[in-house]
Amino acid sequence: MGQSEQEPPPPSDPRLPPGQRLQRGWPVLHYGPVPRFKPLTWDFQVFGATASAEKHSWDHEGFHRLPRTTIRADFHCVTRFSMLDSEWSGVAASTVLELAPPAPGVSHVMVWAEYGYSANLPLAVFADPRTVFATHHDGEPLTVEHGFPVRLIVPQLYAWKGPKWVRAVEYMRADRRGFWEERGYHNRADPWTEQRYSYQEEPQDGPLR
Ligand SMILES: Nc1nc2c(c(=O)[nH]1)N[C@H]1C(S)=C(S)[C@@H](COP(=O)(O)O)O[C@H]1N2
Ligand SMILES: [Mo]
Repeated sequence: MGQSEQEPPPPSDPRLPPGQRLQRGWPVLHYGPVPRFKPLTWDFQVFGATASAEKHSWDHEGFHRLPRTTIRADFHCVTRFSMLDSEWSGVAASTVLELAPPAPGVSHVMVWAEYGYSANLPLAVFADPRTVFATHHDGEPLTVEHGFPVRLIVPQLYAWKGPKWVRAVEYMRADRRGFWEERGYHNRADPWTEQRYSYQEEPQDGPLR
């Protein structure tokens, strides 16, 4: 057995989940075209099983007047690149839950973006104080390629759970698969246990495809 085989692997950053590598810069990754922002018709809606049974909606100015938060978080794409220690500021998802409360029995949300992109989340993950509808990254407004005017950041899950160009949140009384979750990606998407693909799912991980 050669000496080199007994050498320990180089220390890796403990913030990197298994199978991920660091990336210099911030790649742009999405399916489909980049939507054009139309300020006059843009709105942010909350619909589905709301407590009032009414739809809530903010226009662009109204959304930007909501209470704001700033978090630091890492970003992990299922294609294996990670970006560490970004600063994200915007509106906490928990603030949306306070201002537009869900009805009793809501267990999941679907976050909807332009062109029908969507991602489903358990309500508990959505309610985490670190889940944020970000308008800024490292102090700068998001570029349109990265989701201007608003994208979701869910630090604890793979980045496909964070739609760019968000337009709506749907409160749901049962889980339903979003865009990538219907197309072979894992319903839960925990990077620390490498929940990458739907074939890895256990029955309790989500609804059937
Ligand atoms: N609307 C929309 N949001 C999206 C996607 C998409 O295809 N459409 N791709 C997701 C995926 S897979 C990743 S890794 C991140 C990439 O974000 P970035 O382009 O800012 O790096 O956006 C997520 N949000
Ligand atoms: Mo991704």
